[in-house]
Amino acid sequence: MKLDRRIKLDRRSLLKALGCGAATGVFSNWSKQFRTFAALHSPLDPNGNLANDPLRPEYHLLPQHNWMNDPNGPIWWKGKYHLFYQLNPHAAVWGDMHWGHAISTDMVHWRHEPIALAPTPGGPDSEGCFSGSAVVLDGVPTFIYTGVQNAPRNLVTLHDGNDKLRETQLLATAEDDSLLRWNKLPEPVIAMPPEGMVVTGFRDPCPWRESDGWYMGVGSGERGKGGCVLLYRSHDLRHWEYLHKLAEGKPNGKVAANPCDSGEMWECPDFFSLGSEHCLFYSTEGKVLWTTGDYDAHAHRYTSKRQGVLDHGAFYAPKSFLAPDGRRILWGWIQETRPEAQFGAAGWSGAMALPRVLTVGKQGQLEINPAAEVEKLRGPVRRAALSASAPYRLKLSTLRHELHLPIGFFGGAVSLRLITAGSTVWELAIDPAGNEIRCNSTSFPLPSLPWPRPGLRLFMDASIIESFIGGREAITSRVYAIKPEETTLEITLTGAKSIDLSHWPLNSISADRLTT
Ligand code: DQQ
Repeated sequence: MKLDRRIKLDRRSLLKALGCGAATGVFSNWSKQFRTFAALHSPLDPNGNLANDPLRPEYHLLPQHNWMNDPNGPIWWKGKYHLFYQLNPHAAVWGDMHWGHAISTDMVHWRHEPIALAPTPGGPDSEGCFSGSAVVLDGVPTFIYTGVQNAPRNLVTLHDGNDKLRETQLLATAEDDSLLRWNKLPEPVIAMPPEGMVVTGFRDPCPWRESDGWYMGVGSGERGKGGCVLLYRSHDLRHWEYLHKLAEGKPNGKVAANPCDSGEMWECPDFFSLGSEHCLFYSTEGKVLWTTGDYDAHAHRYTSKRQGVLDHGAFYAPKSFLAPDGRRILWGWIQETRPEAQFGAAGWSGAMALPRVLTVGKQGQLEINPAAEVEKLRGPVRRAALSASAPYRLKLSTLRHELHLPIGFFGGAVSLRLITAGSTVWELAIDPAGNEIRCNSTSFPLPSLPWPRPGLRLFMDASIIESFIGGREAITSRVYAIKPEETTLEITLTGAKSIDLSHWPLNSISADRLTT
């Protein structure tokens, strides 16, 4: 929870400024006061500030206002896609986690539904309903998620330098086929981490079914040993037996109060089979790692053989599910990269990345491509032949675009820039000679040839840009110095060949930027 930590520090300063005493005071007191403050001051868009905010995405899913983070419990049920997500309904900063809910028939157009899970006062999730998953048992959609509560020191599992909370794994069952009402079990289904372990965290359960029962990974870690996924087994989702660690990393050597920063805590594990491989994803050190490898279904041991970064930009805590046609679809949280004071004042924060289809290449490399449904957003295509002789320039009258450049084998370098008031505010350069992709200050190697999708696909939606390179690499950027009619797209090439740009203006998914 890299971003979360910064936000908590800011809340601490806020409460100090309000005269709420030392930041080390009892969590429940300052939490309650913060909620009251936030409820009184949260910008709910009475003056159309959200609808008229040019930085607010128009075709990505996000709540109608306030804060969202991780996708939770994605599931296809009775003909509809349901997506839940971490939501603070009271303010555009992290805190007081609930599960927001949206439904769709195509993963592109959404309807917001009432909050699915809220903290139960006095219950094991009284301080928040953290991330989790949805599965179906005996025809009943079921959530398994992490609840957090205040607890005596010996029961605390979450120590991130700010909060001290007890995490337990909780279960809730759907009471209706629209998945609007959920019935929580009052007691945790896993109340403690494995005996003898002093964990750095204990959260974000991801269950799956095997021929002999249910299995589940829980994100965790140990100081000095590294982040890990704890593996459990059950026959009924209610009684769980700890087996062993499914996977384990190493600390990165940094001394950090937050174990996520030192690689000593893995958040949001996701484990599933894909083609001939098994995949394990986890979030730590501010990024998401993918691994592919072998799973021995008798011994329940996973050996990772390849790994990489799932997205090199503002993308965290993803969660996948199976679409009815068998595609493995990934959702992820697009974070803000501007200061909290700015997104808090804007009244919204975070968005859900576009649905991404996951596949695995012959050598076990992960492949990531936007789902075909996203093409529904396209307006009429415009094509242009680009060459090294002159840059391509286009003043952007809207900020909703898809670009495709077939650059797999053309040999030269290509650079895309956004220019506002004479300054470059974002740049993506693909340089085959230097074997490098650069996006602002981030760089990473070009995927090795042949690329499963020889091209660059880029989706701009107000302050969000999602770029997919060669079907193998992705980077999500945030660009805040951008404005319709004032920002120009410039594309420059080197090399002898010309390439054909396809450019689609994209439609918004609602008339008022409220994405419903
Ligand atoms: N976000 C949730 C946690 C998870 C973290 C809390 C990752 O369950 O570990 O909002 O962003």
